[in-house]
Amino acid sequence: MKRKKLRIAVQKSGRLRELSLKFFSDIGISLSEETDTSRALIAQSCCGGAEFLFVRHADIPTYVQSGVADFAIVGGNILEEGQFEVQQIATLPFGECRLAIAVPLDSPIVSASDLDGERIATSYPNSLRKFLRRERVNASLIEISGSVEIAPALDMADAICDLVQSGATLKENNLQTVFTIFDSSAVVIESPYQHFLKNSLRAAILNYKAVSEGA
Ligand code: PRT
Repeated sequence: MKRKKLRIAVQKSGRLRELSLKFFSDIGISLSEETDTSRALIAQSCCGGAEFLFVRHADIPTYVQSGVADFAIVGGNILEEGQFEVQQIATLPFGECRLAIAVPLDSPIVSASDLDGERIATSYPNSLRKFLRRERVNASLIEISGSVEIAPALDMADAICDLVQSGATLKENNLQTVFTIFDSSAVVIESPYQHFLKNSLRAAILNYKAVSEGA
């Protein structure tokens, strides 16, 4: 069945949800006030021309790749971690963070080669593997989905590889960054499929980007 409305995927809850909704509102697509968005997984825009799909952050590129959603906002780190056939059309000035390797303050690890034979806890195994391959380091990966910063104190890992923003969580857990693997921020992605309303929204996104960059 052909969809009449454009569909935009946004994180259901979490750091990028409100910032993403604000971005779309700024370019003229606001969420209808009639919807209880704490429960709804699909909600209409107030002018009715589009609908929002609220999903888990890591699933967003899959919805866009398959054409279930036409556009979405996602952290660049998710695109680095997986392989998705989506087009990245704009980088946004929010959601900034970096994927970093951190070690305890008293750790002897100071260079990439010091990680050889060590255990690294992470929620980003693919990005970490890529980094280790590039540095020709052989380390053991311990995959955990959250609270990675606690792993060294529990003697579960010698280092961690996780997202860092302010650095406060690292500090609280007596850890410090030794390498940054990549910097990330929120990006707008577009599906590879056609929709008759896509061009006007893409133009609004690119125009917002140009104006915010002072072009
Ligand atoms: O809940 P859901 O399944 O939808 O996804 P999620 O659990 O991944 O969501 P969320 O909201 O935690 O993160 C969504 C996205 O926000 C991330 O994928 C990044 O693109 C971006 N982002 C920006 C961050 C951070 N900054 C960040 N600081 N994501 C997570 N963190 C965590 C980090 O993992 C660490 O535990 O915050 C902690 C460190 O923060 P600082 O400020 O103490 O350094």
